[in-house]
Amino acid sequence: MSTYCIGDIHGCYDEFMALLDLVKFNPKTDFLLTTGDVIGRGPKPIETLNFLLKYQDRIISVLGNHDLSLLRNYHLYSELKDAASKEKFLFNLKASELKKIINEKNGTEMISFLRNCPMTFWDRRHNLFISHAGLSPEWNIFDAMKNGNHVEQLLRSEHFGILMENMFSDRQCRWAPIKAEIQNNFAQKQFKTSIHYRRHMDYEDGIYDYMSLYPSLELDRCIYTINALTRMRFCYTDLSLDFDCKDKPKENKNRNLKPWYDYPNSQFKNSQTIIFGHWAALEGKNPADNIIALDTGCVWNGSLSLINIEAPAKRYSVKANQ
Ligand SMILES: [Mn+2]
Repeated sequence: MSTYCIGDIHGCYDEFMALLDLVKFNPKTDFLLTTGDVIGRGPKPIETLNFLLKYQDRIISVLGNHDLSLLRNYHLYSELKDAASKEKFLFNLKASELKKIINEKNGTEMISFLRNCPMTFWDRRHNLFISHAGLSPEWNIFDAMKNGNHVEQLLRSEHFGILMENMFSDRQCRWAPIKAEIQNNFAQKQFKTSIHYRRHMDYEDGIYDYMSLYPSLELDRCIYTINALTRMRFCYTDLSLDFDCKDKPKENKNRNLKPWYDYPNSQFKNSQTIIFGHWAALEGKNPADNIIALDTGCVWNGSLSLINIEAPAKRYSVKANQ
């Protein structure tokens, strides 16, 4: 039994299969983790999603910005009432995934699979954390897991639509003010005893409906979380996230910007390992032994990479077909 982690597949199904063949991946005994962006830009999103669906008991895929973008397009499309505006919406869409998925018999299954994917993954035994973009310099792993869980709750709830409509915003780029606001609200003594509070304890597993209690604050929290976990590359010296620069770190000319992993994070320990994708310009060069960059740009004619989490230093790769 082995557990592998693969970088951003981006619908490059042929390379995906070639790489699993290379390590003789056995879906009966092995496990597969992915760094997200399983679709987006690449040629075979349907085949890729069908494979993930087929072996969903053996695969955990954290969500990437392209995966979320597909969910957003799906939501906006579903909200349209008449055929003409639906058609127009699809026509104007740059990404082709939604068009393909709605023509599939199991298209809704694919969407519901993505809505149930996690934002983060944590393996206690290996002290190993995975997210699409990495770990915010304002967070420890627990913060990332906890706030990621808030996003996961919304994705699966009746608040899905409001999250989709608001999520791609650059405004929520710093955690500290959101954290202060949360602490401020939760410090209010009457909170725990109020009828209002009890009314919203409507999840069986004891997770409160924060979205009904504090809609704008909960949205801010979740948008920051999506920004940090799926869009982050560089951060400014005040730790705010940048959303524009996709350069290689060495080619970046802006002195106020450093890669997220270059800011000292006292809460992140050397014994912990982070695996992330998203940043193809890093070309898979690990920033540190325990910070592993796994997106090697298969969809940009680079390669697709995979590691065995027992021995993350060794990489397996296949070159892009095109
Ligand atoms: Mn990405």
